[in-house]
Amino acid sequence: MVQTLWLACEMEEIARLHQGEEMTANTALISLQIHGDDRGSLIALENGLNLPFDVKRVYYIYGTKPDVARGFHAHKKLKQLLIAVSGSVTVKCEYADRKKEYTLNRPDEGLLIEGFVWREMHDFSPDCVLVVLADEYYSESDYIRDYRRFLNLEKETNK
Ligand code: T46
Repeated sequence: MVQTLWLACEMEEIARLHQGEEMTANTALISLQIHGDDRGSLIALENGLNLPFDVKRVYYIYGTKPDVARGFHAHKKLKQLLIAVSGSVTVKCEYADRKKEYTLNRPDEGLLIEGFVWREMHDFSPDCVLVVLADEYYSESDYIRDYRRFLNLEKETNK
């Protein structure tokens, strides 16, 4: 009973967060324009120009130890763009019964992950620097860290 009530509250919250938006949140690879010359390459990321959302937060993951996997959560609403500016990493994504695996290994390519996508990051190369741009400040309440809870919420949402 308590579990059902809690699930109903969560569903209400997610429905409210996505009000007016179709629940098509998913993943996409985005090419970033390189300004290159004989000195090398430069990429500029600018709100409102070549980014799919306005950026409020940037963080980066580096020095990941061998055989370590990260992530293992979804977000209720957060949109993020992941760019391996150095090295490589595999990102496994799951959304509405669809699973997709991406290898990020180019500084001119970003992986857009919108809300309600389960993500796992594996096979970090020792030199991997993964830069992440996010449309919101850090908030633990936006995380769904339990896989069963993610599946239950997803099942309810897609009824
Ligand atoms: C995601 C993937 C791609 C903060 O204090 N501020 C922040 O902005 C972030 C992102 C994390 N933290 C703290 C929270 C934890 O104590 O840093 C610690 C490690 O975070 P977490 O275990 O969530 O890291 P990952 O690599 O599993 O996941 C991160 C992001 O949290 C997540 O949003 O989508 O990278």
